[in-house]
Amino acid sequence: MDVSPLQKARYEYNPKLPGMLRNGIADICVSEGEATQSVADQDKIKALFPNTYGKKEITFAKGTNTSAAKKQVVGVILSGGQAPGGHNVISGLYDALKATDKSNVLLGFKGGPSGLIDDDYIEFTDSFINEYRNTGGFDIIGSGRTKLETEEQFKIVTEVAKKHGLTAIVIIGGDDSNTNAAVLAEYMAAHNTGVQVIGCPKTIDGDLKNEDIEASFGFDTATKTYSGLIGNIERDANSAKKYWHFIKVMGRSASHVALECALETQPNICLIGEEVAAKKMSLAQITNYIADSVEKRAANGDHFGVAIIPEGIVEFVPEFSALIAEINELLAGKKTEEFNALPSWDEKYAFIKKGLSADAMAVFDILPQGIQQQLFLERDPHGNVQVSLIESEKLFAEMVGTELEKRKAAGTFKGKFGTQHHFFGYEGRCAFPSNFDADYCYSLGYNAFMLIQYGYTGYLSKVSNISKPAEQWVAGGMPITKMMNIERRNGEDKPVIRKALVELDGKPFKYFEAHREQWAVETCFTYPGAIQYFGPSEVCDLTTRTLALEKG
Ligand code: FBP
Repeated sequence: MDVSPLQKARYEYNPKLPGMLRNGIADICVSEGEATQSVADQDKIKALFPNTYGKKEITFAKGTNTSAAKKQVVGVILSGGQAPGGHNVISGLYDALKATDKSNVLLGFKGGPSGLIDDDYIEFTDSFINEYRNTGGFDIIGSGRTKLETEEQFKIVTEVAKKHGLTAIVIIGGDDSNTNAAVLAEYMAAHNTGVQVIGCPKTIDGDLKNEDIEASFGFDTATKTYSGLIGNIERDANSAKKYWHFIKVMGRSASHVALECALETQPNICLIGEEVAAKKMSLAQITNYIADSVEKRAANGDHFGVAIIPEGIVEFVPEFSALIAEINELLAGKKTEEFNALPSWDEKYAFIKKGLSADAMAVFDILPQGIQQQLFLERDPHGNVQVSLIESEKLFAEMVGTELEKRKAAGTFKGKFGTQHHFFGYEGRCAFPSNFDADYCYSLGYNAFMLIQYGYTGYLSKVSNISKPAEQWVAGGMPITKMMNIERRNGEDKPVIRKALVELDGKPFKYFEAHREQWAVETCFTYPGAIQYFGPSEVCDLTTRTLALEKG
């Protein structure tokens, strides 16, 4: 395989482990903390997870390893969207497993959870793993979004596990995948299969975090990649002085990515979905907010700017999310086929008009036709609108353009408004992991094996104190049930890991809020540049601004 010089150099990078895991496997002991309770709905969660609920938090320490000697055959899957560092989770897991006993085996099930159902796997070897160390992507075994949730699926997984003699399964995924990990762990325990299940917190969206999990992996690299690109665009905007750039960034259900990029680059505008929802802002209010900045800047002679739009924004605007909910109803069951079979947009439009309420139709009608059509694209396997396919960056650019035309006619706006659009999402999900993500992911994987070796199940691999140098990181595990509550999903009450949204009273948002008025009018851009992998620690080992602000 041909490899780039950087890839070759990254193979040599030695990821840093938390101090307590550094002395070798024989010197890692475990200390159990308090019994845990779920964050809400304790009785219901306890009833649903009788075998795995209420277990103790655990922390590893330097000391004699007292785990039982046992041959381990571990299966691992990557689940959901790609996030930089997934390969390092697997290499950390592999290294701990082999360091414990050379005859231990690690199997990688391909293409996400479906690999476990289809029994599609490879056995990892040194030479194979070595080709993926410190690289981005999930191509080592692929990923997928199949949901593991039915009894029938669990029976098949049990058969596959029995066939290979699996002692444990590691699920590397986001909140939905780790919810599935908890359900699978409970099933395996209830059926006395002897198979342990451990999760690892992944998602570039940054919404799998809580008082125990300080950050999901991939957020650091993805936001640094987007911020580098946004900084470049800011510099271009400030050089050419003729465009407003509307930049959509990934982040489906939370605006952590947009907020972090704003903290890194100080753009003129950054929308935060959680604030839009809290203030019940309408499309017109958001449009006016951006148009005001354009107008004020134009009055200073600055006919350029940068606006960051989180991809999930449309679901936070109350009138828009109501529209989406009605569209979901309209397309329920066989109606999707009926809708898709209509040959022209006019006929589709008539179908929509007949099915939507007058309020929803009023919102629908102010949208550009391209966006109207994007709202009818296929849903993902979890029933979510694929917000990455909705060009909200164009939506807001067009709506602001229309508003400024009105202001021009009224004589209040005398400037120029040329726009460019960008979407940064897939660019960041498979970047070479930053040193932080390389270290964090390797530690999560190494630590996941220690949880297996010590016999735990239904736990999330937990590495904390991560705003400090790796030497001071704390390795351990937290029962997944502790992070769960009951939520309404597809008309049913379901136990799920609570998603972390941007906290409007949290330090990162407060910092942004305190500065944004100035950023909206003046040019305060900052240029983070590309991720640096080699060089001084203060440049190469930086954590995100979000983490730094949250941890003081
Ligand atoms: P995960 O929650 O699985 O980590 O994925 C998040 C994400 O990257 C979102 O930011 C984005 O909306 C979505 O994946 C895109 O999904 P797909 O890869 O299926 O297009």
